[in-house]
Amino acid sequence: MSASLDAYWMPFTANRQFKKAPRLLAKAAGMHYWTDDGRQILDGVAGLWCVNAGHARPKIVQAIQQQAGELDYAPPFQMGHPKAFALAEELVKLTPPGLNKVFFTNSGSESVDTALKMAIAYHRVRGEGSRTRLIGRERGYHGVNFGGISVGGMVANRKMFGTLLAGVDHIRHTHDLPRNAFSNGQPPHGAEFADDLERLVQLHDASTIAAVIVEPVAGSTGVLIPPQGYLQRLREICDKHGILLIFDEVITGFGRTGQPFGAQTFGVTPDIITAAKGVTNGCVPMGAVFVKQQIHDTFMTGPEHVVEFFHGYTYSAHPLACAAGLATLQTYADEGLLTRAHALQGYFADALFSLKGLPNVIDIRTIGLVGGIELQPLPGEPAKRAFNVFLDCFDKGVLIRTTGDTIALSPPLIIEKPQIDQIIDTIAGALKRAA
Ligand code: PXG
Ligand code: PLP
Repeated sequence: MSASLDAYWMPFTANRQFKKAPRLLAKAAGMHYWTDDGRQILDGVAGLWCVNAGHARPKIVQAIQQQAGELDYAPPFQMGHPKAFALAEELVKLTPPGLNKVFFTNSGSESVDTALKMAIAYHRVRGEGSRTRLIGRERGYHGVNFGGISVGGMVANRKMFGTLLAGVDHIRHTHDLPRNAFSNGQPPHGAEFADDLERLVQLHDASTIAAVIVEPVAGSTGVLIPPQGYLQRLREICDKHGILLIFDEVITGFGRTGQPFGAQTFGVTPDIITAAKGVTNGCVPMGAVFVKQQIHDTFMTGPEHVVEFFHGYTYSAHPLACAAGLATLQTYADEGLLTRAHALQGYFADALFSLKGLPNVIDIRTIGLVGGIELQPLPGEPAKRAFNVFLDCFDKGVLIRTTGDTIALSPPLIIEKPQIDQIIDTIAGALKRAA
């Protein structure tokens, strides 16, 4: 089958460039993809930060196949199906203490918009309806829906789309190359960047602020790891002012940083966690919003026959997604994958740091099985040098991801050491050729 490439308007893609030289994936298994012309490609990015257990894992494949024949769809409003409850119960065993309620969505973007709506409604239900402001962070990525781009801080994702949500403000980002370049793990400098939230409290007054949303590790914007003490300080300031703290763990969820959630790796418990991607190993779209019991319970007042939260999606807790999710969690548990990044992070970091000193490498950042390699941009052509490295690596059989001039790595958590070496050697070759 060879369809014309014409009709499909591709997401976050340079469509015209792509269609002149398409990169098509036809098959996947374990750590690898195969292109439509049969080349084997090592997956250095878990698809798009989501295939944490590797591709086409048998238990997950079987669960989806079986579910499709047994119960294809069930309406999620005023109805339920057993696997939705089973998955919820299994998921909240992995979350930090207290976050034991889960609301299902179909993507990270939907999880974010759900969490923001929950935060505003929560304050209103408990009688503080003036708390409507949402605070994001510069360089944050929270998906592409209007709520997410409003609290997000990536200029290209915002500037074309008008005035966005009203009443949103941003704290500053934590990227600080002069002080923190080539830190391994959490950078030493920058806990004080959290104090920027105090500035916004002074400006707007705490009584107007509902929530702050940050990624524990910012992924899309180029792998920014929280400075030591930063998340703790953010938590303290939120507590002091009655502001909800939302961690967007769409990337950091499900083992990426060495624990099930970034909250556990960094020892800071937020009030709400948004997740997606790894919840089903990327096999069927699904997102999840984890909420503290007390926030959930605040909604559970009023007459019992009245809907407590006017929100939900046609495909919330879709049976195929729930089946995939249950099999995914089983696979993670069977193979110890949610803590495997912790065991491998020393080897992974050493491999990454072997790239220090190669042409145009200006920073290396890593925690768990996520890595960022920041390059000096080509003069006047931002993002092009990194993209050239991406094309070169793909040509040599390794899939990486680039954002701006940062190479991002987030391999499936089943990766073996020789595969780490292959990724790093391939990047090293490409960096030398790109010099
Ligand atoms: N929040 C975070 C922290 C994310 O990383 C989303 C929300 C949105 O999820 P959905 O499922 O709606 O895409 C994400 C998604 C990249 C890249 O290049 C990362 C994402 C999406 C697309 C590209 O790093 N993360
Ligand atoms: N638009 C229309 C006209 C609809 O009827 C619906 C859902 O019923 C939606 C959008 C929302 O779709 P979803 O629930 O899949 O997000």
